[in-house]
Amino acid sequence: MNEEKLLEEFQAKIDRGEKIEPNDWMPDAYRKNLIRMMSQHAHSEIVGMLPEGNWITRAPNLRRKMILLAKIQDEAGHGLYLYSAAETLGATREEMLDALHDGRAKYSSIFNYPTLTWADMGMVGWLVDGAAMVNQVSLMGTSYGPYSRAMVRICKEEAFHNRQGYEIVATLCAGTEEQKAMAQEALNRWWFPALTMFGPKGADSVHSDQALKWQIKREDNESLRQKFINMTVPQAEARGLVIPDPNLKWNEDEKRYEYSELNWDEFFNVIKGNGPMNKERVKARKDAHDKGLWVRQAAEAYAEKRKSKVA
Ligand code: BYC
Repeated sequence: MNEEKLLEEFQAKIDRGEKIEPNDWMPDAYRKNLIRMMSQHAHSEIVGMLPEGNWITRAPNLRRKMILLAKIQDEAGHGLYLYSAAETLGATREEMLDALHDGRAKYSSIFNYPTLTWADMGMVGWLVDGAAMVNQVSLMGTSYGPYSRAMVRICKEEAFHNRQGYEIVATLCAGTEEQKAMAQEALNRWWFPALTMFGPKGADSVHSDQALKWQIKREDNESLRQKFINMTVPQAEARGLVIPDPNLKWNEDEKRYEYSELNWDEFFNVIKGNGPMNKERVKARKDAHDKGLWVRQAAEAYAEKRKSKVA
């Protein structure tokens, strides 16, 4: 069958809502775009452990510490499902990690911001996991089978992460004036960076048209951002928090909140590697990888030994 016919059948299969599985024929650009997006997603999960890891030793009590530890371990698990899912497309773990370590692969912009106070743990769970979940619920419908199935499991865990973050925020807001002020100050810092997690809009979202056609993505960046804003503003109001956007306004006709233009210069600067924490995050990942060499070598030696016993 010629390439054109294969492509036609591939598109028809997607349009019928069928999943593409690892051994099915797929265009090279579909494979490449998925490897890019899924490996970036995996990197985001493991780099995303760092800002919260910063607070494990300073959690205010044992209960908070246990919850935070469990949540961070879940993120490691998400990274592993996603690396494994990307491997089904022919990418190797080494290639993906090399690309992260030498700056060729991106990870979510949000993890290049520092976590300065305990209230930031609330904001990460409420806003960052909340935004991630809006995006990932949509990705449950992605056309690539292994990615879609990974998303189902991940979303269940993200729902818990989101609630634990909101509970931290709610507790601070019901506390002393100082605690409430700490929550508001954290919201002021995290609101706009959380909105840029959904990616750029219009022509700056260079991958969207093709990704939507192949149903790699099911909704565009701006629609998901708007969904997140509509969902989150009432949650802030319920706790007496003020969204730090003077232009935020409910538009009754369109049933959506209007909001200020985001700072895209800052966003593009951050994803180019110039955010407040970029260098530290990549260095922490590289160091962890180097320190883990003996574990990988031991696992390989054990696997070799078992193989020779079986043979
Ligand atoms: N950050 O054409 P576009 C979590 C890049 S973590 C950095 O719209 P696309 C959690 C984009 O890569 C969950 N880069 O791209 C973990 C592209 O550059 P390249 C993370 C961004 O792929 C621990 C260029 O901008 N979730 O839950 O169609 C603790 C043009 O963009 C970003 C995912 O990764 C960004 N925010 O759409 C707590 C979801 N936005 O690659 C929580 C999966 C854009 O050409 N990914 N860029 O150099 C996606 O859904 C899509 O990749 C995006 C971007 C919506 C992010």
